[in-house]
Amino acid sequence: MAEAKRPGLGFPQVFNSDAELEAAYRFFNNQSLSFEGLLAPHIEKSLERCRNFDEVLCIQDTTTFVFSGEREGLGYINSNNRGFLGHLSLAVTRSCGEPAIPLGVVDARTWTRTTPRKSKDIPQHKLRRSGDCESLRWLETVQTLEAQFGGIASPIHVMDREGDIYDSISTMVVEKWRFVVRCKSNRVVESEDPEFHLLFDALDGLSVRCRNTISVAPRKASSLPDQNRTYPARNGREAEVCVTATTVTVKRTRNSSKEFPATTTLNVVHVFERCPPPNQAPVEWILLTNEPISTNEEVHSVVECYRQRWLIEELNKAIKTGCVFEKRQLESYRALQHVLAMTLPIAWSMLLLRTQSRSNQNVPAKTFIDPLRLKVIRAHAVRYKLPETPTLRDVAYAIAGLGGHLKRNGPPGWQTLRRGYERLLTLEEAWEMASQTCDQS
Ligand SMILES: [Mn+2]
Repeated sequence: MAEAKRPGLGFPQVFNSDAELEAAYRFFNNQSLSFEGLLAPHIEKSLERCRNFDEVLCIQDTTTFVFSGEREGLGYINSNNRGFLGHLSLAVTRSCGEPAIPLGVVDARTWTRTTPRKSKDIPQHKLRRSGDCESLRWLETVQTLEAQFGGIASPIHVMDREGDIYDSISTMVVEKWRFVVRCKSNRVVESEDPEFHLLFDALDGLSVRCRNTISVAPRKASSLPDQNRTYPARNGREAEVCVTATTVTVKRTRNSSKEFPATTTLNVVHVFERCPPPNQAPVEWILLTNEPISTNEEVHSVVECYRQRWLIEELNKAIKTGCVFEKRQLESYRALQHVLAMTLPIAWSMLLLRTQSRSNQNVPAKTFIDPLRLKVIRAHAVRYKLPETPTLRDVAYAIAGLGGHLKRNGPPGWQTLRRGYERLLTLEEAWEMASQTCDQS
């Protein structure tokens, strides 16, 4: 499919005639296509890449896709916007000290909301019984991933506060599925001391195990008041944090059902900033994990796992800014899902190139980029020539160069990468066509 390969172009620009455009619409509305089916080859390749490592991080997160105008089958995002939700899992390397390398999307699911708000007042177990419980997605994803990985590489599941659900945490502890999840709410813990019975009390007065520098990304104020309370606007900065750790036994929450264990013992790693700049909220992460915390190195490496979570936010940017997914003109949820399935591999590839263009690691390109693509880049990249054995950074710059990137402007952004990628795909197509013509003559 020509379009799906072009990250940023609208359909009418890609297809030369009305007939081709018609064909594309027919293709994406085709009843025999499925989201899972279209994404399966990419997931398979991602798992293959994971095979090269003993352990990988599987970062999951939910994002919203908003579309304008009337389209069939879309749901509520909030009272003003329509669209659908996507829960994505990205596998990345677990590299201590070095930036992680994105290995690909390993799971993706989408759904729509029939009401503007999540029904917060209904207890989770009632929703669960009715099969209408959105929070199930975290554990279901872990179960799918564990089955998929089946010994390929040991996955460590990384989730933000939304993933802090007793059902999931206790199940992962029982099954010995590895995880680092940011804690959302204070929990009741087992304790002999009548004075302290809450998780956050257990964090008081622990000795500092290590220190770390954490980059805090800038955040704009949101238009949704709810979002502003949980995620207030802030400036970007480097935060010096202290890290402590302890082990607690938490009790099952009221929202959870009796099928889950009454208590769960887990490790808690507390990351906090002692001296934030004036008027800035201090950084504080309370991380729940079943990774070991005996040595300071182990404690440090739990923090490192969580620090890589920003990569899934970057994947969302690759989908929305890099591939302009929300500008797609297709008229139904079903067709948009199909386009998303074909967008994810491209978004991953752009994320890989963008992160590697900013890294000093020398990752050989041939592990990630197929030989034909390297050949085409070598033949056409004029601005940045590929060396004999190119690294991913060389490839990123070569592709950005095809999109008009100038080195003095710093590492390439989403827009130049998109332009370069589009050029590359056109060149690849021409190359394939030429070689077919040669074969025939
Ligand atoms: Mn989230």
